[in-house]
Parts: sequence; structure tokens; C-alpha cells
Amino acid sequence: MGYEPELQHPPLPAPCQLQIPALFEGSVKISREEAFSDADIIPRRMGLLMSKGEIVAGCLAPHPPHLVYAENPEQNEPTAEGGWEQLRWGYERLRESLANVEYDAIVLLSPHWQTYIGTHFLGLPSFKSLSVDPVFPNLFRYHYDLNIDIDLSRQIHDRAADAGLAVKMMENPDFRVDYGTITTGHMFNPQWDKPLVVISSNRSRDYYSVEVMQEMMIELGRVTREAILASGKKVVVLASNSLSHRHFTTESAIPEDMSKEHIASHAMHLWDMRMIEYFRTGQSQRILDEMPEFTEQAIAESDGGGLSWLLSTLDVPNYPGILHGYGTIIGTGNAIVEWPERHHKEASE
Ligand code: 2X7
Ligand code: FE2
Repeated sequence: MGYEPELQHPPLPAPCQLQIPALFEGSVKISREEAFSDADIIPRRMGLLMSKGEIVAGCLAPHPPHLVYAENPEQNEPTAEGGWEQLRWGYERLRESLANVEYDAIVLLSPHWQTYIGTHFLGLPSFKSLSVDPVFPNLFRYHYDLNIDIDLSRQIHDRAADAGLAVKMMENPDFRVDYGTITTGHMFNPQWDKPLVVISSNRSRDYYSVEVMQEMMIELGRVTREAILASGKKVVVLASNSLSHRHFTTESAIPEDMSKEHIASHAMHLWDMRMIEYFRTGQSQRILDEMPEFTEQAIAESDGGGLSWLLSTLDVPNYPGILHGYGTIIGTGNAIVEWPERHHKEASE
């Protein structure tokens, strides 16, 4: 039997411009002819609306304060004789990779802003104070002054609330921003010339399990992605966390003495290399599948949910991530990885 378009669609009323509901906001206009001739209209509607915003890159961007300490920026009080160069060169490569890429905002999830009732978002236009690492106050006393993309922050917050997640905008002007956010923020963009959206780490792993935490973070990642695509903005998403996280209990006399730096154990090394292999070969689903074992056996900082959230914001990418650097810091394993989502546009649409 031949194809009979008349039988496939009910008759369309005049006028010949149709107003059809958009997926996320407003409506799109399409012609009567388009409505009939284009069997692919639903994907096109999604393309029209969702390609307005874009995730240009997603990155694993760890935050040991040692990195800022070793860089000697003017904002940090302690001074160092260098150290942890492998990782600092890794951050240089990441910055170079994005140097000619236009984007409007950075969305960052830090495991050191720990919230026990839901996920919180920095909710004022700016925050300015001194951030001190409670474990390494000798390395990190950083005077920060950062700007927030309040609109995007609220859009992600509202979508998360609509999806049934417990969320809150953090509007206390005296709130001190955690050192994870500041270290990743500084190492990724030392000029601080892009507004941030900062997302807390809901400690659902502590109350429940890695599985429950991950389910919530995958949902948060999904709504984060939707909000970004609907916002019309170009955005970089950053998960600020180490991989294996067993660290030494004593610090050497000179913290930046690299002759003392190595991974805490062979088991931690094997876990880090396994994860890096998955990053570099586009096996994101496998990372999510193995997250409970990895998080528990490597005492990994993925317990804060950042890595699961990041992979979900990227729709669980199956293209290779770029490893910009790997190194240990006081025994922990740290990888700097970029998923160049901008080169995989079909993934963003
Ligand atoms: O927060 C950290 C970390 N994730 C790893 C190593 C050392 C210090 O701080
Ligand atoms: Fe940390």
C-alpha cells in the first residue's frame, strides 16, 4: 500500500503559520508545509530549542589546595617553592584547550561544600571573603571575590525542584565559600572573569549508599543539562574532585618536597588507572556501573557525587575524554580530564 499523507495527519486549519508548543519555553512557528512534509518534526523542534544553550566542555577538575599554594597567586597568603608540576601543567593544558572557546558561565560542583538536607546553590550575585582549608591552613588562605550567574543558578535550582529534588538557594551574604570551589575556580580560570554557578554536595552517600547518592546525582545532572540547554548560554561544567583519596596522615617538613610524593598504595594506583582508561576510551556508563566499588574501595572523592553528576550533565558520553594530567597530592590520585562536548554537537542537541 502506497504512502498517503492525508491519512497520516488530521486536516490543518488556516492560517498557514502554526504555533506549536516548545519543549521548554514559549512556542515555535513552523509553516503548514513544513508540518506536513517533515516527518522529523519532533527532533527538529528539540534542535531548534535546545541548541540555544550549549555545554561546550565538561571537566574533571580536582581541587587539592596544594595546587594553588604551588602557583603563588597574590590572593593566597602562604608562599611555595613550586611543586606538583605534573598537575599544574595539566591545568595549563586544560586552559589552553579552552582558550579560544567562547562561553558565558562555569557550573561547578564541590565535594567540600557539604549539605545534609538537599542540594544548595550559591544564591547571591557575589561572594567575597577569606577561604581557609581546615586541614591545610598552612597552605591555603585565599582572598576570593567571585561572581555568580544568579539566573542560571536559579534555573537549575527550579528545574531540580520540579523534578522532586530537595534544593535551596544559599543567600547568606556572610557565607564562606569552601576551598574546593575556590581551588578549582582558580586553577581553571585564574582571571575569575566568568560568572559561576556553585552547587553543593548533598551527602546522601553518608545517610544512604553510593547507589542512592548516584541516582540523585544523575537526576541533578539531567536537570542541570536541561536548564543549560534551555538558558541560551554556553557553559563549562566542572566536577571538582580527586580520584583515589587515601592521603598520608603526616605532612613532610617542606610540603612541596616532591621526593616525598607518591600514590598512597598500589591498590589506589590500580583504581585510578582503571578509571582513566574508562575516561580515555569513552566508557562512561562503565564508570557509573562501577561507582559503588570504586568509591568504597578507593575511598574516592566521587563520594560527593561530582563525577556522577558531571557524566550525567554530558548525557553519559561515549566519546573519549582528553587526559590533560595526572598526579598525586599527599598520596591522593588526581586526574584533569576534559570531555570536549563542543566537538560532539549532536550530543548537545
Ligand atoms: O581536598 C583535598 C583533596 N581532595 C586531596 C588532597 C589533599 C587535600 O585536599
Ligand atoms: Fe578534596
